[in-house]
Amino acid sequence: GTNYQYIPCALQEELRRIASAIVAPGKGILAADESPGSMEKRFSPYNLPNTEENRRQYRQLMFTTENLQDYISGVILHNETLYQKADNGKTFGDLLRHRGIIVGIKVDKGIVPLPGTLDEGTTEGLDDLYCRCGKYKRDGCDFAKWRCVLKIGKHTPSYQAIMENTNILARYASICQSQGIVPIVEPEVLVDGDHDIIRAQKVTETVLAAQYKALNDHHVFLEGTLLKPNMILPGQSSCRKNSPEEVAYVTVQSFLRAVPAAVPGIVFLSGGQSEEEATVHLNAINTINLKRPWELSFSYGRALQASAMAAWAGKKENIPLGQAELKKRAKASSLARSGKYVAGSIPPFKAEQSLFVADHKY
Ligand code: 5MM
Repeated sequence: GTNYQYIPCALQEELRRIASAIVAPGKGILAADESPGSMEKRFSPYNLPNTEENRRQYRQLMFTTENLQDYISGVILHNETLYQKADNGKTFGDLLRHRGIIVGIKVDKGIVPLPGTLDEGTTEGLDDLYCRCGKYKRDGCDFAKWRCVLKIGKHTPSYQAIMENTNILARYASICQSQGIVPIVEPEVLVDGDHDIIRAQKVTETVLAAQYKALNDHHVFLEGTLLKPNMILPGQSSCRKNSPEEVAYVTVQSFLRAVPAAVPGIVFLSGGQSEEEATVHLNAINTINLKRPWELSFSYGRALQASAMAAWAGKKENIPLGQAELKKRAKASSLARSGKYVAGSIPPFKAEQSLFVADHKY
């Protein structure tokens, strides 16, 4: 509308500063905001009871890893984790901040069905969001995350799902910014399906175009946002494989078409790729011969944590081993984010375990 006023200059500066610190050279995000329900799935292969204490032990292992801040600029937490305390009595939020790591918080409340669609969904959590963001900012959080998912099928994603999910992400983003919190906008196009990479490319471009229209409609200050997208890949059950260079080319080409250059950074999710695949793809994205007006970094969950979890497996004596594995993945991701990772140079703990979870809704 014509009566719109830009957010105050001081707030613009604050948001700009946080966003660019998160995508500082060589750095990226550790997504450690799995809800208790998702932790059940992470722990069960190791017969680890999904208790609050075990979740605390696991997060403590990660957050006390030596030199993590050399590779990780920000960590995304679940509400429970933000207020849990390390053995030394500090909350995890304070512990990370004192290490120079920017604290992020997952503010969505998960995915629910979108009636009238072919099994598509939307994400809840706008209720109280304004107040929750104010409280999180006072409690030391400088950025937030909200995830929406879109599915590729014969008749999906529908127009309804695209409009709903991109609009709710834009509402969330504008609310965060009003409270001095940088929103990470995550419209994930799932890798499930037997489609080829070209279909994934077209769908991702359509979703991103709708996303930036919605952000503009909601007057979101793009310089104070980050995008957390999927890489563009052939469907998980497609028989076609594409080289890292093809994946990188198609991915960057689509972002050039759909993501404004005002956006400071794109932080990819790993989306069920193995640790090595996610690293090799990010490296190719950062070396491909195309214009790259934004920082291209990572916000990985599974691709940073799988080896650490496997090495630890819930045993106290394995904590140093788990931390060494996390540091390796963080370093590999940091190198890839700078276009300096040599394929195969930092092997995972266990040879290529699949990190794919079908219909990754949670
Ligand atoms: C780390 O997992 C995140 C939160 O999970 P919930 O669904 O339990 O809330 C998830 O949103 C994650 O940030 C993204 O899926 C990216 O993680 P991956 O593992 O795909 O890199």
